[in-house]
Amino acid sequence: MAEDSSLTNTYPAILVGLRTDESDDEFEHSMEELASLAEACDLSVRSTLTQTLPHPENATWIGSGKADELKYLVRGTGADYAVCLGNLTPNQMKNLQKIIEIEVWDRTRLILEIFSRRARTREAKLQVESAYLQYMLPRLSGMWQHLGRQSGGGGSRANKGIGEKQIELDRRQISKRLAELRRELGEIDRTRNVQRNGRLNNSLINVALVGYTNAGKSSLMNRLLSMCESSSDVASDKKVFEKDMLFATLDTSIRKIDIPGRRPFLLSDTVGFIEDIPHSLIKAFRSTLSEVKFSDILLIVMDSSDPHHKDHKRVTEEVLRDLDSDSIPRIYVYNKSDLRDNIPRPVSDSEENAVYISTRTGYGIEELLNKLFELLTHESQSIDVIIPYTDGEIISRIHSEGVNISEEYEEAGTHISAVVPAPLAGYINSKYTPSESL
Ligand SMILES: Nc1nc2c(ncn2[C@@H]2O[C@H](COP(=O)(O)OP(=O)(O)OP(=O)(O)O)[C@@H](O)[C@H]2O)c(=O)[nH]1
Ligand SMILES: [Mg+2]
Repeated sequence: MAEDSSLTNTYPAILVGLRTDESDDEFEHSMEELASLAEACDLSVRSTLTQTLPHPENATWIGSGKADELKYLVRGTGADYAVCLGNLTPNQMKNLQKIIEIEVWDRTRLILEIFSRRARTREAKLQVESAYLQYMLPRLSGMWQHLGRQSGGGGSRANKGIGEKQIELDRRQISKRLAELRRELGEIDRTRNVQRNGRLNNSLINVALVGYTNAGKSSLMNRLLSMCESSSDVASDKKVFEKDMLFATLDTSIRKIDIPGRRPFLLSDTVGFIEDIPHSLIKAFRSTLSEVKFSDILLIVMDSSDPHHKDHKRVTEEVLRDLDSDSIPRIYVYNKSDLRDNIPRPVSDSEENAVYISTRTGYGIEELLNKLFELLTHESQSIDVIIPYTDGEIISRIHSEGVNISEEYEEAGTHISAVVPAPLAGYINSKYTPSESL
């Protein structure tokens, strides 16, 4: 995963871990994840310092003795950043920064930095800026102090991103900017609603890929795209970015998946989740993630070769609850099964909709598609409505997806009753008048 540091600009950093009574079990794993996050942010880890305390120390997080030790380590390694596992209070960050004389980032700050580099679309940039400013607001005094100390020097790398621009703003300006961002994001959200209504009108099934970062969501989207008809000419511009890197995807991409012999559907690829995702980021990305809420089926993608994939599943389900999306039918997609020696079948009842796949070898993809369409059929509902003669398209769709269809031609339109997939039934019932009410 590490990129050649001679080709990319990397910045020396020290990772600092605090093992407390609470964090004990997961400590090693959390430190490994912190190292991957640092790598995703072009930091090269020069050293790691850990401290064990019953709980974080109020003033300096790791205690003043350990802070002094860290200071010498900083000098010895020439590190520019100390990246701490956990979320420090503004005060702890300020105090620690004062002692070690380099920038202190906590995990939230690191994730915000990664997001700020990856944001490509206007919406993602605004969302990240908003999350960043909310994070910075209570930390301003620390930032000013830090800026004062640095003012003679050349300025550090953090100053290149959205960080530096914002440091010069005072609290009032930040609040004003946050209000502006909310307005702009609100406008983008309204446009999205219009586009979404257009898509719902088009009435294709909406399927969303969700899951922990680096699970293979984008790779699955690309694998399905490569199975589509005209794949050779559209593949390159329709394919989404996939990479062995945390948070490769930030923007939701929606593609039509039209595989020969299968019913077409729309597939959304979304930003990945992570344990203890900063709250401001979930809030900021809520509207991007709203595609999830409007999906008919969720594909919860997991890296089954990762020993922590059960935790990843739990985190994903927690975020889904947070997004009011926990009642949407789902398929658990255990990806990267090519990396496992033997593939155990899921046992729990709640996992009846589980499938093992490999986007790399293509293993299980057909089974996944079968499950997807089975689930759609299984979740069928009756409809009995009058559809105006102008809406011929929806009638054709009922014919292609429904069973037990009967039609009569009445003055107000086609009186149609049928059993159709639940998502289509939901759409039809919300748009058309039930026949008995006429
Ligand atoms: N061995 C193996 N690697 C895979 C498989 N699927 C995806 N990968 C690799 O896993 C890495 C992450 O894949 P992505 O598709 O970018 O993952 P993602 O879930 O979209 O990640 P984020 O966008 O960061 O949330 C890439 O290096 C892929 O090549 C698989 O089935 N087997
Ligand atoms: Mg992705």
